Amino acid sequence: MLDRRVPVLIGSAVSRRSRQEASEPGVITQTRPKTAVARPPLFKVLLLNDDYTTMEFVVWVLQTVFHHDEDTATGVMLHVHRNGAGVAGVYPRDIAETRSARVEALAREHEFPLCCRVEADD
Ligand code: TYC
Repeated sequence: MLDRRVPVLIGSAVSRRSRQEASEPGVITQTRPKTAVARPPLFKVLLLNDDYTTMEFVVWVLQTVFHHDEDTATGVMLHVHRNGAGVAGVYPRDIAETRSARVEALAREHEFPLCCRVEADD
């Protein structure tokens, strides 16, 4: 666990002037954190292969939801088609879950059985 304590000046050690400045709205007294912020754990969004979802739809989903360009999206889709599963993207947990849910919602709207899994990226 990172030690988030930051040295501070206390009471009379702070001049009247700097106390005034620190409490003035709109005055920036600190521009960046003093300690490193821990990176969040990451999660893979995996696309699963099936026999019914069209290749065109999978490429469109990879472009629309994961912002891949057409060549990358086609490469990911073919990897999934040939290997059974593949990584569409890697994100913090809430973003991974949201994108997975968007993929499956779009698939159902278009009546495709396309499925995703979210798993820890370790
Ligand atoms: N296997 C599908 C087909 O031949 C294409 C496909 C690729 C489906 C990737 C799902 O995640 C998938 N039409």
